This record gives sequence, C-alpha cells and structure tokens, in this order.
Amino acid sequence: MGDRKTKFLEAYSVLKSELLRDPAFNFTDASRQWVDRMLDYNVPGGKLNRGLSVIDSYELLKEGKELTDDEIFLASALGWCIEWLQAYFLVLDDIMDGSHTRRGQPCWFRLPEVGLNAVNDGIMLRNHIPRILKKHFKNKPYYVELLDLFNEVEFQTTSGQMIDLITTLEGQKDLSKYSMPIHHRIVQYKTAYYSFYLPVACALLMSGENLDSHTEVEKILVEMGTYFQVQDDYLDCFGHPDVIGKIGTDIEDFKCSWLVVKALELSNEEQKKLLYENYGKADEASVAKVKALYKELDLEGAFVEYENASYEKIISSIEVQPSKAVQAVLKSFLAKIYKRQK
Ligand code: GPP
Ligand code: MG
Ligand code: MG
Ligand code: MG
Repeated sequence: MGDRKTKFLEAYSVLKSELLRDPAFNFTDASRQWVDRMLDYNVPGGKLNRGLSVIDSYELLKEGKELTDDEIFLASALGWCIEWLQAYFLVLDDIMDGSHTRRGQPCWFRLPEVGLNAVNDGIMLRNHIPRILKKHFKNKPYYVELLDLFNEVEFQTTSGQMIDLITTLEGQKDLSKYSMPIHHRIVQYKTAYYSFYLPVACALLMSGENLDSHTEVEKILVEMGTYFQVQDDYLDCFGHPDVIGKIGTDIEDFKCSWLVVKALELSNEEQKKLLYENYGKADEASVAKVKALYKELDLEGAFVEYENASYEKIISSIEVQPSKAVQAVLKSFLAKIYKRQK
C-alpha cells in the first residue's frame, strides 16, 4: 500500500509538470509559480481516498492479474482527475460556506494575497481535468465516455450544491422545510456521485465495461456516498477540528444537516422552539445552545444506530451482486469509510 501511494504521488508530479509547461504561462514566471503553488496547496493534501480508489478498484476488476506500470499510471491519472475535481469543489465550497480551515490549513481564499481570486483558481482547477484526459486518454476507446462521465458528475454535484445553498437562504430560514427526504436529495447529489460513483465508474471504463450495464452498482455507491455525507454532517459538530482538519460551520450556516433533521424528529415542542430560535445564528451562545440540545437528544447514539443500520443495508445489497470482483470493489470502498473519524 505504501508503494501504491508513492506511485500515486509520483503521478501527481508528472501531471503537474505537464500542466505547468502550458504555453499560457510562458510569458511570466509569476503565473507559472502561482499555479504551481495553488495546485500544491489545494490538490494533494487530503486523504486521497477517491483517487486511490480508482487504482484499487481497477486492480480488483482485473481479478489478480498484475497491473503494468502503464496501467498504474493511467489509473492514477484518473484518480488525480477526481482529486482535481474535489479541489475545485472545495475551493469554491469554502467560499460559499464561509469556512475558515480545510485540511488543517487556512482555506485558500482566506490567504490575504488570494481572496476572491480563488474563484478563478477554482475554474483553473476544473479546466485542468479535460487537459489531463486529453493528454493521456485521447486515443482510448472509452475517451468520449470518460468526458461525458466527468461532465455528468460535475452537473450532479453542482445541482446538489445549489439545493444545499438555496435551502439556507437568508429571510427564508424556516426549519419546518427540513426533512430526511430533502437531506437525502442534497447529499446524494452534492457528494455521492463524485465521491463514490465516479472513482468506480472510472475503473469500470478503464476495464472496458459499459456503464449502462452497472446501474445496480451505481445505486449501491450512491447509498454509500449518502452514508459518507451523513458522517461528514456528524463530524462537522462532533468531530475534533485537529482530526478532521476543518472547523464546522453547519449550525451557523443553517445547513440542512443530518443532525438538525434528526434533532427535529426527536424534539418535543420546547426543544423545537430552542432550535427555531438558535439554529442558523453566527453567535457563539446560539451555537452552544444547539450543540447542548444535540447532546441532550443523544444524537451521538442516533448516529451510531444510523451507521450500523446503513452498513448492514449496504453489505446486504453488495452480497447479492453477481460478480465477485465487483463485490470486492464495493466492500473495499465501504471498509475505507466505515466508522471513520476524519
Ligand atoms: C460537501 O459539502 C460538498 C461539496 C464539497 C461539493 C461542492 C460542490 C460545488 C459545486 C462547489 P460540505 O460543505 O458539507 O463539505 P465540507 O464539510 O467539507 O465543507
Ligand atoms: Mg463546506
Ligand atoms: Mg457546502
Ligand atoms: Mg460538511
């Protein structure tokens, strides 16, 4: 595994050098240095689960046949495209959510010399993806499918992000519109497709598979991605910033988080009143009251219950999959996130 990650990181250096050689940056060294620093700051510093999953999944789909160096590089390049996509989303999401830290450092837009130039950097990150794909996959029979996949998934994520954002609009802060079905719709779109379906879909395309014949796999991965975002919502409040690398903002931001939806389900009238009065306010006292109510309602216990039920459900749907290789891909992905602390 250590070796796998080393090779994956080597591929990052190769891809970055190729992108930095673009004639667009020939005129000034400053532009090349900006992109260089922007990439190092935003692309490789996460857990790299999504990226590494492309290689792991591809290997499992090959059922024990050893991967060639070329195959490892190509799977890594696809993995990095997902990490680039993630960096693009996170740079912009942190502006939209008014976040302060990410991966244990200030959000990119919080750096004084960056500010809202980060919007353009986000667009730059997004535009690197088709360049990587063109350079390394143009002659592959699945090239068009790959482009289409990235486009579709970007659209889905943007749609989820939009619903996430418009449910919190100032002046319309109304907790009564928050429910599990709306939460489910948001997280399925904003997180599950790009974080779970995309890595496995990339591996399937590389193995010569047709994505239309794997809709059941897509369904399971979307379910896993939903579970993953519920964990993210949980950690936003109950995780430690030093461990998760970011300071939660969901309560202040009036987000339709799994925690607030669950709290609404479990609250009596008085507790509901407290939520209505304090949820979505930036002051510390209001946030503290919401967190105290979450404790009182034992949302930690409710989360463990959800986590166990969700795990059982996903495992059962994996075990009826006809292909053992596909089962292995899905189980290995689930194992990476089950009971995660960060
Ligand atoms: C995670 O939501 C969702 C995204 C990062 C997708 C963003 C999509 C865009 C089109 C910009 P989150 O805000 O809960 O994530 P985090 O807790 O990491 O900030
Ligand atoms: Mg966010
Ligand atoms: Mg967000
Ligand atoms: Mg979050």
